[in-house]
Amino acid sequence: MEIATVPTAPISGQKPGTSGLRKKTRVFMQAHFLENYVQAIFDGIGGVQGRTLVLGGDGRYFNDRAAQVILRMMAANGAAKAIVGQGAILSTPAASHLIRLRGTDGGLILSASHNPGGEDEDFGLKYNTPNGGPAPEGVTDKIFEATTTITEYRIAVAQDVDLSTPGTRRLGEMEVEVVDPVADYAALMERLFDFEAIRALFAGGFTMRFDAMHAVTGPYAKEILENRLGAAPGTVVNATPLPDFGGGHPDPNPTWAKELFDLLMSADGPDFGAASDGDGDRNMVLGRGAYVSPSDSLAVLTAQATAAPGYREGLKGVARSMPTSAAVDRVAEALGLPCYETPTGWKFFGNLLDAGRATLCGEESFGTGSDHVREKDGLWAVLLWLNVLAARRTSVKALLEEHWRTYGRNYYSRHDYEAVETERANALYDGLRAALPSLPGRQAAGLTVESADEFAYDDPVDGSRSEGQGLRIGFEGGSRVVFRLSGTGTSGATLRVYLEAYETDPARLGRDPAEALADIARAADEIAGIRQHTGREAPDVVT
Ligand code: VG1
Ligand code: CO
Repeated sequence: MEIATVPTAPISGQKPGTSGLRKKTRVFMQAHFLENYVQAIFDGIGGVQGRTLVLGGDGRYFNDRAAQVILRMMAANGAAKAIVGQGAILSTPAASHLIRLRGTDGGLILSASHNPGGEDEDFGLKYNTPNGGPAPEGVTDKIFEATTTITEYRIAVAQDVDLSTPGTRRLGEMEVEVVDPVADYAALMERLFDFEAIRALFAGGFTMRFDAMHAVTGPYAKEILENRLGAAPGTVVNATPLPDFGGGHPDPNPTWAKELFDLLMSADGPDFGAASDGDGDRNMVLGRGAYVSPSDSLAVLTAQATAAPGYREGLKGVARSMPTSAAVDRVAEALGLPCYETPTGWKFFGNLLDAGRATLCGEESFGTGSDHVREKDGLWAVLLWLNVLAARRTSVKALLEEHWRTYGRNYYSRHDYEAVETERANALYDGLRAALPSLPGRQAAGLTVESADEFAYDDPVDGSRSEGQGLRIGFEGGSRVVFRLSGTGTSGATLRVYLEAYETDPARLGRDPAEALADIARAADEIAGIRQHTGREAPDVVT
């Protein structure tokens, strides 16, 4: 096999963000862009000579082409083997599982997750380490470093590998094993959950709609929910993955999965609704007349997890990202579990999961997962909910209300201001950061600032420190607002404002979150000058 060594030069802007490198698809398709980054990954992890990597993605535009380039580069760099999902498809949690199941040296995931796909939209690439999780900062720093010094990359001169059917192929010396993307993952789910009980639930007339949003979970959800669990045919909608996700925004929240949301809020909707994102790691869970905020979902699942066989022995601990509400903290306290607070991004849970300190993890951004893989896992969360509902024989709404009566309610909302001019977003953020020391004691919208700081995380397992992880302002009475700039966007800056207030008065547990959080939202604007800096009157997305 002929191997070409192609001279190249560093391309700026190849710094991985919250979860891998995400750019406009056309940027990824520019000459050398993908190749440079792939070679930098290989060089950053000390080469792939003799190694085995998993490869797959969410099927978005350019997924198939990029996979072929990566295979040729793996072969040229001396990799022993690639394990590839059929059609170069793997959901992110399925890829994480496959890396662990086969004990590989990690994997490459082609995805920009919840970002839209298509030639004019977004593409992404992420390296996951041998534990199955997104590379931690120590590794991504090395990869980034390699992008700034690259002078050449190696690529095999070869035809495309046939990825259309399972089986073993060769690319020069390298073995390419094409696997069914669903089978191993579905088997893992069968081990964790009481499929018998969930089957009985569906057989008893329980109804559900799962919106795959034209993204990667379609085939997974069809196989597991309809074929194995007996949910009615048609339960899974938008089930065929499309390169542009049907032109939609594959982000499972009330804004982008509005049709599902509205259906569940109507009186004649199904008992249960759920959706997942582009690459299958996010989830939104709904009951008839009940929206489960992701922070509440983590808390409820922590309280109820022992209903599922995989968690019957109890949990070792729980972890949540800093902007996620403290709802799960109250459950952890009641159960006597350690509870960790990490920066945003699943990579920060990896060490806690590996060390056996946490079993469940979650983020307010519709991410929930456990130690079964090292990524958040959309369908897993849906199945745990189904298992809990099958065991408790109650509705989502009743379970949620019972939870709030027991633990109190953390009213929660996130306001996103998208594609803000980078300079304006930085001015807001830097100005607020500089003002932090002067904030305690200040009044805003009738609230008094009690504390203000910038979050930094000391990893209790490896001792590494991550600074600059968000600005927190606490008010007297326990409510708070957090500010962050997104690390997954591809145009301008996205400002995220996270609002939270805790309520224990039984008469005030059923309020509209927007109303319950109105004062905090006003205080946030007064303190940070959101409208003034962004020029926006209202957020683009509210979750
Ligand atoms: C966002 C979320 C974060 C999540 C990340 C990746 O990051 O806030 O919680 O882990 O996306 O999710 P940011 O930096 O834009 O706030 V996914 O499903 O896009 O891989
Ligand atoms: Co995702």
